[in-house]
Amino acid sequence: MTIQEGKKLIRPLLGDYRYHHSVCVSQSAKILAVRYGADENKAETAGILHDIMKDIPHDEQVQRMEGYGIVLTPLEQHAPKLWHAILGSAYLQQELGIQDKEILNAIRYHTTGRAGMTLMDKIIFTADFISADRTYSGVDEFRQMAKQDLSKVMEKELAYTISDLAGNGVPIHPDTLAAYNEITLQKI
Ligand code: DGI
Ligand code: FE
Ligand code: FE
Ligand code: FE
Repeated sequence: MTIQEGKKLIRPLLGDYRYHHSVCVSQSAKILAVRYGADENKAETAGILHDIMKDIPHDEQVQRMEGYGIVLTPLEQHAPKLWHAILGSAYLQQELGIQDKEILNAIRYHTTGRAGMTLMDKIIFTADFISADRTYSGVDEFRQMAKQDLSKVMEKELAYTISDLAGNGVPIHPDTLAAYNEITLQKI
């Protein structure tokens, strides 16, 4: 799939804000792929598609996941923000015949991360954090760090996510913790 085909595909499924975000993530993913030696076209494609199911109403996301036989854990059932990543990956595989595991997994794990993240997983996770549309305080430090050291920025992003979730009393997915713990232990 070309980037133009990806844009055409997502355009009717996303609102203007989310469409713009997806274009920005795709651009960041391409730059990171060049920097870290991943497939540029795959990164760009995964970036443009990563939030494809994000603007579908939650009740419809649940219906669609049931249709694909996806069984959520109790934690996932209580964390609707995680659904679009799980559903998006299944949708791209089932409805669009995308078979590329690197792309499918990068989208599947773009919100939580996971243990054993591939280079493409890290690129999409980080691109989503530092894309040009992001304005949270601290984003510029992440942008600078992402140019220098992908593992380091991943660790900081995961720490940021975990402390934010914990601060808000939101449950932390085991994949998020596993990603953080693994990357932290690798330093030692
Ligand atoms: O879809 P985006 O907004 O571009 O970004 P995303 O898919 O990374 O979603 C970010 C949201 O997901 C943010 O509000 C925090 C939430 N999130 C990330 N990891 C976890 C999580 N929510 C829960 N409950 N548990 C997690 O481990
Ligand atoms: Fe997302
Ligand atoms: Fe994210
Ligand atoms: Fe996103």
